[in-house]
Amino acid sequence: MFRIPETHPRYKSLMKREKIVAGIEAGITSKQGLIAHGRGEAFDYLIGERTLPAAFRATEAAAALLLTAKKPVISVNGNVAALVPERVIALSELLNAPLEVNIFYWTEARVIKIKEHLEQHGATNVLGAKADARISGIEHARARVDYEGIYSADVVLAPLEDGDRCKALIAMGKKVVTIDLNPVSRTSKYATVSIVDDIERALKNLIFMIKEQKKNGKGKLLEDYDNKGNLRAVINEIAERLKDEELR
Ligand code: PTJ
Repeated sequence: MFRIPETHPRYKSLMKREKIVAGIEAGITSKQGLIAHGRGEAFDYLIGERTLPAAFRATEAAAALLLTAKKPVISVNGNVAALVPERVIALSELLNAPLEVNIFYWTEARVIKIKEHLEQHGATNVLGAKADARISGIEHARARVDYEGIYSADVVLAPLEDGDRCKALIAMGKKVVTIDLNPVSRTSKYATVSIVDDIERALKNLIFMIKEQKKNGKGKLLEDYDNKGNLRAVINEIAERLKDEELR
């Protein structure tokens, strides 16, 4: 990894780039993952590289939804595996939910490498290698899922997802939680709860909130959670921030 001094004003952001590059070199992340990451960075710049109040509210709703799920599953792609292996594993343990490797730019070698990478970080329940079921209505490789995993889950956490599959999972009657820095992506619009935040920050908050809700015996899903209303709030918060931005 390229050494970035901690004093650099953009240290955190540059370190994320290094993780993505290392992911590509290790055969975990797709090359296209670099482009997707760049798109995320651009939105994060507009957001101000911090969690917006509306994103906190979405994360609280996501925590409640995941806690009350009967069979939650966490979908992991090449970017997620490179950026936050420890955090998805911690979440999987907290929720007693399997991780499922599910990638868009599918190769068997990359599925195996991601699985091994997660196991090296301590994961014990990683699905995705079987791919013995298909989600109907999508033609690409993300349709390939494990019957015991995403196929039969009631709630799927699918960060950095693509819109088609999010829509197809909802059509199957599942609830989908997504994490996506783009508040107007198709995924953000289709999901049950969309957290418009960077994956590292969002998972840190989600883990904290799940622990809190477990402690306080909460975790009741707000049945009337309004995802589109939350996305509108996110867009307003971004717009307000940009209006206040001082151009020196
Ligand atoms: O490993 P694979 O083959 O499954 O490929 C993974 C990527 C991410 C390359 C693939 O799913 C893809 O092409 O995704 P998209 O359609 O570009 O969507 C990725 C979304 O994630 C975009 O809306 C980005 O803004 C968003 N995003 C990127 N980086 C982050 C992010 N959201 C949260 N945190 C990030 N760090």
